[in-house]
Amino acid sequence: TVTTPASGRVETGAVPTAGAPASAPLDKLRAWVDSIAALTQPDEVVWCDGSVRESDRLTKQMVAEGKFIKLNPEWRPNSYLARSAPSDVARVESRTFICSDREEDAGPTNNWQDPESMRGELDAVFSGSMRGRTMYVVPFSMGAVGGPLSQLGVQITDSVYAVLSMGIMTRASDKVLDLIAGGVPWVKTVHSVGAPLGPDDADVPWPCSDTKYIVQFPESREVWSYGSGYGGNALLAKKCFALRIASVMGRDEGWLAEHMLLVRIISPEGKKYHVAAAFPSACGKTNLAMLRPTIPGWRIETLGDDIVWLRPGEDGRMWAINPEAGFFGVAPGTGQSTNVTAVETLWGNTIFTNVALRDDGDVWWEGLTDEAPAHLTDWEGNDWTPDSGRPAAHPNSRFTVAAAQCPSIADDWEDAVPLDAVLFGGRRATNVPLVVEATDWTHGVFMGATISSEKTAAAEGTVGELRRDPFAMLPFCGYNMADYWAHWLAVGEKLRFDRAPRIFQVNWFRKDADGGFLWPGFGENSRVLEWIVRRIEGQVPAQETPAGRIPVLADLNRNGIDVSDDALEALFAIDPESWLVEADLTEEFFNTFGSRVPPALHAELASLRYRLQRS
Ligand code: GTP
Ligand code: SPV
Ligand code: MN
Repeated sequence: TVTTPASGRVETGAVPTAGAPASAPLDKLRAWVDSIAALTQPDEVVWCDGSVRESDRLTKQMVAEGKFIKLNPEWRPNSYLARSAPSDVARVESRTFICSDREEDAGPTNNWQDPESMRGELDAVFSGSMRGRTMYVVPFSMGAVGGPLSQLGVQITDSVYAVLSMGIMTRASDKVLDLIAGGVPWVKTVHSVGAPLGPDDADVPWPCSDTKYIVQFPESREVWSYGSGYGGNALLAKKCFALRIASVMGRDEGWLAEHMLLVRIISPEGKKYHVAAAFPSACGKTNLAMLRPTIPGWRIETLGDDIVWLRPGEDGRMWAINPEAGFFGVAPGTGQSTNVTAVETLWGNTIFTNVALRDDGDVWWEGLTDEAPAHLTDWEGNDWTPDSGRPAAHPNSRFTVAAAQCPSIADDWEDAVPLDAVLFGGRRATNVPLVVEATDWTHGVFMGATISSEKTAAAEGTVGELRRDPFAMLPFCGYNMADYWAHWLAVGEKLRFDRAPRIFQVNWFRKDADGGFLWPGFGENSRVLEWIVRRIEGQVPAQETPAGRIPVLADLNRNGIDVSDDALEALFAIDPESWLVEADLTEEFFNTFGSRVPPALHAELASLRYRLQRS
């Protein structure tokens, strides 16, 4: 324990200068921590070391404060349930800002505000916002500590939930301070739940504020988040840093930060292929990342489920890492029949948020088992029975668990892997085929740029509404989306044409006239992966369509599944009329970016229209 001369506050934990030789970078870190403490006025400052002892202590504290419910260790050892405030259950895109110096660098898909005026607003809300609370300083690495594609950050937060979640989702460790001391750059992230406590105030289980700000300053590479305790708003390493800030770093340095899963597919012949897939929030990344193939001989190893950083290598291939260390996955729909791997991952050491509590002290959510228990306590803490007429778990309830605990995790999951294919997908009840292969990189970038998807519960707003979600990055791109497309094209130029990953569009969510899914999905998606691998190997032909290359239908393996010929036809139907309507919408969408849209994408649109009109 030391008392900082600057702030006069008591500091405990892995205080960096205690005994360490003076280092200019550490002095800068300390000065920044002091300045945030001076602004937010916490009672004390704790420097976190990421140790098990630390997380045990903080977990006990959360239970004692009524912020965690300890689950029955017989069913779920070392696992806890957090219930959020009912108003703080998802990302708040309307309060998410990209404060670049120039408005056009944020682009029309982001909320922009002048950095100076935003700093004024933030100063006002953060002023005294940690009064009565402890301020934690969490140094973390995205990617293995010291790894070649890794990046460092420090999160300051007054939320123990955030500290514990960051401990699972990132490599939070005092070792990061040694790298910082050695001069490795790092990203500043500041988080407050915005609920200061007076001397006589009692705390609540989930402190937060009605006023929310999720602010990225791309030029100075800073994140400021206020008022929310929820995942994407509060675990700043994740969407704020590893996507919004990192996408800008990638733009400037020649790499890509993507909302993607990462898997290794092993064919019956033992050949290994690496595939990354960008699907919007709650559209199937975790499920595909943990897929258990239903077709004989095929295996899948998990590498990541939400974020991938990509960098062209000197060998002309695209190299990929998962910068995260854990999974913050959607609970509902995760069950024995859909994602056994996830269910097995969650055996213990898991933080659950907004799921239902069973009477025996275990957790439950819609889809975990076919039948709901006769009685539960719902995510808001109310009695629940199957006739309650409302879900027991919030539709965006989540689990937080270490990646290392996943039974299908690859042994070498912390290393970079060379990419063989990139998939783009979304939730589309109509129009978009089960799988389409792009004819080349530029066509693939066009596919990614024009993805639309039905909205899910992962963000505020109306579920089911169709919206454009280019590259599944709409809420996560830290700069002008059109510049981002140009950057994808430029990165493609650095790859050797015969070694660049092949690009595909997939859609597990196409529906029949009665509203039922045409495709069984989940483990059966291995059949689509099989076709993709056979395409990469050059073993199967494809049919040319105006939309791209689709399978010769007989090549898609249907052994053991009940998908009729008619359903298969429907899954691959491309209706030129409705595709032309979408092409018009694409033109409108492109026009919102003015002249920043790369000409190559306008050319792709023109040639798509030409192919459709001729068909
Ligand atoms: P984020 O963590 O929000 O980025 O989402 P994610 O893309 O990882 O989504 P996830 O895999 O958690 O899936 C979200 C929902 O989609 C769950 O309710 C799943 O049950 C459902 N889902 C996933 N894969 C399939 C599929 O192949 N078919 C169908 N019908 N539903 C699926
Ligand atoms: C998403 O919404 O895409 C998530 C959850 O993966 S969050 O981390 O909250 O963004
Ligand atoms: Mn996500």
